[in-house]
Amino acid sequence: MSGRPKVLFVGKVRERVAERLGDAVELIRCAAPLVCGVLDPETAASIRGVAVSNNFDGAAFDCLPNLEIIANFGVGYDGIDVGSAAARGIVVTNTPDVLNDEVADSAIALLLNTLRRFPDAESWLRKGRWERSGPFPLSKLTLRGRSVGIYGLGRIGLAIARRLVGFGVSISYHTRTRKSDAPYIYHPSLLGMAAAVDTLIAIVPKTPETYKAIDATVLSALGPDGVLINVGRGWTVDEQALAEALEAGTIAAAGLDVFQDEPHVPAALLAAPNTCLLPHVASASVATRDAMADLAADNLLAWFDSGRPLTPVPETPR
Ligand code: A2R
Repeated sequence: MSGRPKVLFVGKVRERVAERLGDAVELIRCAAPLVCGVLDPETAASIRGVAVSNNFDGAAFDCLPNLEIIANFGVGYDGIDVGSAAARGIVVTNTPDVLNDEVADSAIALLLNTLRRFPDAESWLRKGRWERSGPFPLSKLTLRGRSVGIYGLGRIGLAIARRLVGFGVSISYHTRTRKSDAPYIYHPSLLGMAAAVDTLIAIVPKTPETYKAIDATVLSALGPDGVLINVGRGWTVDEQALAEALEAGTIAAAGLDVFQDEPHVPAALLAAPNTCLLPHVASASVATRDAMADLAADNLLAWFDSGRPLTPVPETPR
């Protein structure tokens, strides 16, 4: 194959990726999900790279016989069939690290907003209730004296833990393997950690093992002062059980940035008391999304230039 490498943008991908790629590649665009037949066979056979936002399933591989690399915009790549990619020797890359601080900042903000109800307090002021009715009611919950358990102590989980040190709270974590260099209390089971803490922050990937891992039993173990914060994937939480736990007072409050079936938010959660709900914005600043876009593009450029992608996912064959 000669000329500039051809890269297919499948669905909506941040325009900054195209800007960063510039003239180094020839861009072709198609809607997501990719369906064989939307590209003529000659064009399909010429595609060497793909840029996606976490959407490339098993069927899409058959459409592109000479695909070499899938560059994902995002650290989570659960929407990409990495097994099929690995079986075909196709590299998959993601955008780790560049969003750690933004997501960790957001996790702390969501935690404080959930405990102290600052969004409700602002609404109180804006509706004139401060002037009319007096001070906003004291918040029943506080971060003071809390014991926080982090479910997932990877790149983002560690950034959250480092921030929590400054808040003077007790910090525990649960992962499948103990992190020998992490100076926090390790719990070999999620349920054991939930029983030992009153605040659970979830930042694990979407995998078969993490599906609805935070269920009625885990929520019950957190107890009536319990607070759940989720900035990982909605998949990890049994949303119906959470809504029921909030309604019954089994736990005290929840702050969620992610949902199982985004952008749909279940009515039960919208109606549940003591929630702070955000539309998946933890990494959503221009600076951080630009950094993610640049890394997605740089993975493609590095692959075409040297055959060495910058940030391949662990499942990619070496
Ligand atoms: O279990 P370990 O030792 O592999 O630790 C990883 C942990 N983790 C789990 N912990 C308990 N049970 C599981 N079944 C399980 N699966 C994974 O989650 C590790 O500490 C953490 C993932 O860390 P990283 O791979 O560094 O991911 P990062 O960049 O922190 O992002 C986390 C997730 C993404 O996958 C997106 O779904 C979302 O945040 O944006």
